[in-house]
Amino acid sequence: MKIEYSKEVAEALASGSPVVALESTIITHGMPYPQNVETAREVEQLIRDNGAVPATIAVLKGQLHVGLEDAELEELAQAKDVMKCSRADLTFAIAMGRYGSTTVAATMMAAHAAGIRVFATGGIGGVHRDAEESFDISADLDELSRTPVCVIAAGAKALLDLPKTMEVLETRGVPVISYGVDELPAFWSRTSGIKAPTRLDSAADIAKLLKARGEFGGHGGELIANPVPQEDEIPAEEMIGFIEASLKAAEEKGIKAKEVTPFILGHIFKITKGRSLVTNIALVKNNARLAAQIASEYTR
Ligand code: PSU
Ligand code: MN
Repeated sequence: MKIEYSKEVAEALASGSPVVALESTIITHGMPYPQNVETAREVEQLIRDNGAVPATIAVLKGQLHVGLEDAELEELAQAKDVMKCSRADLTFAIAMGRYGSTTVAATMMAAHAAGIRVFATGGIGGVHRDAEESFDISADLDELSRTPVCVIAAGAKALLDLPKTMEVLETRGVPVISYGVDELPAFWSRTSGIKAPTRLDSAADIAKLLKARGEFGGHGGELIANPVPQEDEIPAEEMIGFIEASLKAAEEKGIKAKEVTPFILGHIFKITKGRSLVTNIALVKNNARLAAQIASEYTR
């Protein structure tokens, strides 16, 4: 598969400099315009400020890009009819000449194909609360078990069933490491009531773990669960009500499958009067910063 690299990503990969992959579903389906493209630009700059090169991944008119030039980022953010691509959809968008944004799963696939080891996002997908009925389990979890890319996220989105999500990750052999805290963060909130299986306190230690994993065979990725900064969080007690109201609205409207996550993020945005977006932006930036530090340590 032919990959088109941005100029800075091509140079960084050729010289072995640190690169951080970024997903694009958060741009097309996770945030409204123009905050989506503004955030994407600021996240990219933060990665540069922390010593790495950002590689935003997306499909533009059938071409897979690893690293977007600024005009391409704008083109994606404004494009209509963008496919939300998980593992199952990525090649469809490429073959049919479509616009496609990449979820965590598809971003991991493309990052690995490009030789990128570290990836920052907001929150991964996981096991939905009604999974025993709907069987809705994000392909992100399977991708983590098979593709050696380290994902830095603020945990799994709290609209999911977090205990079940953790169980699936454990079964699939995915290391989950909380950063600087004992508890698993819950996206908008720092706490979930669930103890993380392991904890690390520095980017250098995380890089050490990635190297050890590579030496052991290189199967599968890792989830680094990085809590949103205290000043930006929406406390878990407050979040519960917003999440439950949004899940109820999704059920009443019959929202299913790929639409569930974008619908709920949008609904929470509405009922929190934009506060959830402020938190979402803060946590993505926080993850980008840590990812750049890990990538720098990893290539040292
Ligand atoms: N993080 C965010 N906003 C998002 C997502 C993550 O802050 O919109 C996206 C990611 O791309 C993730 C996807 O892979 O939601 C999960 O979708 P699903 O539950 O349909 O697998
Ligand atoms: Mn799903």
